[in-house]
Amino acid sequence: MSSRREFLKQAGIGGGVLLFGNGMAAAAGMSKEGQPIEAGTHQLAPLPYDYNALEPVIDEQTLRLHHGKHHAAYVKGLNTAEVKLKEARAANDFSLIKHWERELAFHGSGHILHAIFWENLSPNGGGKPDGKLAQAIDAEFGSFDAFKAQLIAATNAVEASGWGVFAYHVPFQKLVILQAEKHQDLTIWGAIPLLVIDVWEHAYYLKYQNRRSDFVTAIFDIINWKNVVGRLDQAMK
Ligand code: MN3
Repeated sequence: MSSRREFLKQAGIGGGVLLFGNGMAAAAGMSKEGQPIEAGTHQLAPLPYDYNALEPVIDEQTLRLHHGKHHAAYVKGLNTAEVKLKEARAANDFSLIKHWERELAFHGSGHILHAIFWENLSPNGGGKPDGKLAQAIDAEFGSFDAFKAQLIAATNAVEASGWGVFAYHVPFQKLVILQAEKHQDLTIWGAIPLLVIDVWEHAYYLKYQNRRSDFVTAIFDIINWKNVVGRLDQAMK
C-alpha cells in the first residue's frame, strides 16, 4: 500500500513514475492498489509538472488546453459511457449499445493514452535509454537510431488524428511500434503502451501549425526514458 509507494520513492523510482499492479495501471488517474474504478468515477489527475515546464517544446497555452480541456473531456466521456451502459443493463434496453460501446472505446483509450503521455514527458527528459531498454531496442530494431527513425516515421504518417505508440506486446513478448488512429484504432490486442506521442492537431497546432514532423522531432528532447523503462518492467511481469 502506501509503504510500497514510499519504498519506490526512496528507491529513486520517481519523476512521476507510478508503478502499481501492472503495465496498464501504471499511470496517474488509473486504478491503484488493485481496486477496480467504479463506473463513472474516473478522474483527471494533475500533471506531474507545471504547465510551462515543457517549454519550449510544448508551450504553456497548448498544454493547459490539452490537459484541462481535451484530456478532461475524455475522462468525462468515459464516465458518461460507463454510466449509460450501467443504465442500459438495468433497463435491459440495448437499443443504443453500438453508440455507447464506441464511446467507451474512444474515450477510454483517449484517457489512458493521455495519462501515459504526460508521464512519458519531463522537463529533464531527452537523451537515450540505457540498460535493459537499450538492449531490448537494439535486439528488436537493430539500433536506437533505427528505432527512433521508425517511431518518428510512423508517428508523422498517422492519418488524420492519432498517436505514435511504442509498446510491449505481452503474448509475443516483444517490442512493437504501432500507429493509433483516433485513440483506439489499429492496435494489436495485447500491446501495452510504453511511450506514446500525441499527434492530434490540438497537441501542436498553436505553436507548430502544420509542421507535425517538427513537433515529433522536438518531443524527443523531453522524453522521460526512466518512465518508459518503468513501464517496460511492469509490462514484462
Ligand atoms: Mn491529445
